[in-house]
Amino acid sequence: MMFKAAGRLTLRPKGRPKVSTRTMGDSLAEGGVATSYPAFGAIGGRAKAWLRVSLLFAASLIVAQQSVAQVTAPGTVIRNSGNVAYQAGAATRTTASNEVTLAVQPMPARAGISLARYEATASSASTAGPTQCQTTSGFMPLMRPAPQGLGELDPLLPIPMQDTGVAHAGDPIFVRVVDMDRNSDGAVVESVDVRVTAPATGDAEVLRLAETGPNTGVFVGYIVTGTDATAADCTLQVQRNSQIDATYVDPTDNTDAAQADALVDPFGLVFDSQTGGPINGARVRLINDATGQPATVFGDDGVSRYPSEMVTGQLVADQGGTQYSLPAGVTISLG
Ligand SMILES: [Ca+2]
Ligand SMILES: [Ca+2]
Ligand SMILES: [Ca+2]
Repeated sequence: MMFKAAGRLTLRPKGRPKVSTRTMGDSLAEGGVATSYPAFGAIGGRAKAWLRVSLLFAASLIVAQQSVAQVTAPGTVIRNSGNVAYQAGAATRTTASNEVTLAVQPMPARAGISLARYEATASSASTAGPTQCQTTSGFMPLMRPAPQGLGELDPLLPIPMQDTGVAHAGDPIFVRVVDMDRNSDGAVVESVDVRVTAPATGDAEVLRLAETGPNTGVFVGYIVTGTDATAADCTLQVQRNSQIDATYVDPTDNTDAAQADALVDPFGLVFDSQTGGPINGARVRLINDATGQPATVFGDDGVSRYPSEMVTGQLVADQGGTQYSLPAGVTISLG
């Protein structure tokens, strides 16, 4: 049986009961399943009466099944009860069940994670806070993000940001986790924790990302990066041309994990100092500083010649035929 979410259901069967003492109901909603069993105390014992279940009631259950499988937010409280009216001789009697309340739970969901950088012309924007960071004294709120040359941004307002595989030391890097089953209450802004690490420096920080709205299941925050930092100081110490990783594990399901990474200031990165965005289409020529001649560059195998002149955003191939697909704005990586 399907009960309309958050609705009060009145059951008025008028025939002989085919079940003894209980009725039961399942409530389905988008993102959640809830089951309840309103109990009719002692009907079965009394009822030698004739009960006939209303066809109208049965029809209403079918309609309810179609409509509630759509938009009930997790955390919605369903109040479920029933009344049974029956004839006992000449008398009509009514028995009410107890009321059962329960909250809609989110459906299990797999998580995704991505990294993003501030980019003024990005087509999407998101709030990124409040973001907290774990210190030896517990979780503390982070200072506002402040991309270089731009100044502080209010993380409670939408910030234009672009998914990225490269990060710029000194700039904040934004972290986005999408995990719909961590939105367990559609009326409350919740949070998830993410670990960000820089293997080259050994630094690691744990961030607490806030949900971008009460009922989104999307959690966005940020970490400030720098070249001079220590563990648990809420700044991720990074090195040029090394990787940073962000890892999320669903606290209720350790098989649900996601990881994203980005390269910090890879050699050959061309970016717009106004917008923070990488620039594709820029021609880059590598020069040997000592001779002033085109530099000698080798591919990943250490033997095949890699071009000394290339265009950002385009595939690069070395003479051995290996192709290199690099992040936007990048011509060469020495990682
Ligand atoms: Ca999950
Ligand atoms: Ca929520
Ligand atoms: Ca640190």
